Amino acid sequence: MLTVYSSDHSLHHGVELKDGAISESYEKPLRAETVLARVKATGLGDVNSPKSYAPSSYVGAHSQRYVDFLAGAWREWTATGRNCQALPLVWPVRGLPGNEMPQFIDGKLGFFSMDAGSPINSGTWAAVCSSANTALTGMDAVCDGARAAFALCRPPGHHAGREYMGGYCYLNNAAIAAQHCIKRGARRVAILDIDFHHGNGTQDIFYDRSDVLFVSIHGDPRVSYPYFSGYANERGMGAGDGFNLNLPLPKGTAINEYESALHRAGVTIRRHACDALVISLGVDTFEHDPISHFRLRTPDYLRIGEIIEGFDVPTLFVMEGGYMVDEIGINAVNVLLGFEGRV
Ligand code: OKP
Ligand code: ZN
Repeated sequence: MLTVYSSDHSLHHGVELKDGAISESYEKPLRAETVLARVKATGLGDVNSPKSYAPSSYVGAHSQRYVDFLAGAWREWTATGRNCQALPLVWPVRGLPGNEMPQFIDGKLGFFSMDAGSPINSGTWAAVCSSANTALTGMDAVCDGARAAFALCRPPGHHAGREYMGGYCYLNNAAIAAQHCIKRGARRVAILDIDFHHGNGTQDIFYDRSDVLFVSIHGDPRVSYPYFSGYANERGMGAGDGFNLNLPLPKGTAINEYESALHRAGVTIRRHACDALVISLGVDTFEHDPISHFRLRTPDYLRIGEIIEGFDVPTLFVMEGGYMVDEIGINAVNVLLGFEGRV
C-alpha cells in the first residue's frame, strides 16, 4: 500500500514535564524515521510526499479560532521576549467560568489545551500542518479508490479536540481525514482507535454526529491517561447517540482479550455500513512500551491487521502513538503487512 510521509515532522521536537523535571519528549522525531525505515525495508509500497492543503481544510474537525491560535502561538509567545518552548500552566477547570478567550498568549495556551503535554516551538506549526496534510493526502488516495493507505503522521492527533491540544497532539489528523472524506461525498465514515490511550479528541469532535462512528479500544481510564474520558457509558449525544463506542480494557491485557474487543468493534463498524474506515494506529499497546500497560507482542500486530482487513472497508491507517522506538517500526508495519495478507 501507499505510504505518505514528509521529513517536515522533525521541525517539531518537544520537551516533556515528567517526574518534576523537564526532559526530551517520548514523542520524538526518531519514532517516525524508524517507521519509515521499516516501510522501506519490507517493501510495503511507494512512499509519496503529502500535498499541501489550505488551513481551512482543518476547520470542521476544529474551530477557526483554534486553528488561528495554533498558527499564531509561537509568534505571540516570542513577542513577549521568550525564546524557550511554550507550555500551558493554567486551565479553566470546574467552577471557573472559563468561557472567555483570553487575549494574552499565556491565557490562550490554557484556554486551548487539556494538559501540558503539547509544547509549542518554532517548528511546531509547520510540522503539525505537514502531519495533517499527510492524513489528507492518504485519505484522497482512499477516496480515489485505493484499498488502503498509510499516513505516517507525526506529531500524532487523537488527543486533540475541536478546540484543544494535549497529549503530544495539536491537530487531529484522523478526524481531519474523516471530515475530508465526508466533504468528498461519503455518507458514513468509521474511526477505529487502537492506540493504548483513549482518543478523547476524536470522540469530542464527532460526539454529536451520526455520520462518523467512533470506536476506541484503550487502557481503562480509571488508571490510565487521559483519565477523564474513555468510559463505556460515553455513547454519544443528540444525533450522535449510539455512534460512540468505548471499549476500555484492564492493565496487562494481552492478545486474546484484545482480539475479543477488536471483534466487538468490528460488529459495530460493519453495522455502520461505512464508505471508509480510519484506523488511529498506535502501537503503544506493545508489552515493552515505556508509558503504557498492555502486553501485546510483535506477532500480534500481524493478527490485528488481518482482522481489520476482514472488516472489508477501504481503510486509511493514521499513525498515532508508540514509544518503544526500537520496535515501533516492526510493530506498526506488521499491522499493515497483516492487512495485506503478508503474514
Ligand atoms: C499520546 B498517545 C503517563 C504520562 C502520559 C501523555 C501521554 C500521551 C500519549 N505517565 N503523558 O495517545 O500515544
Ligand atoms: Zn497512546
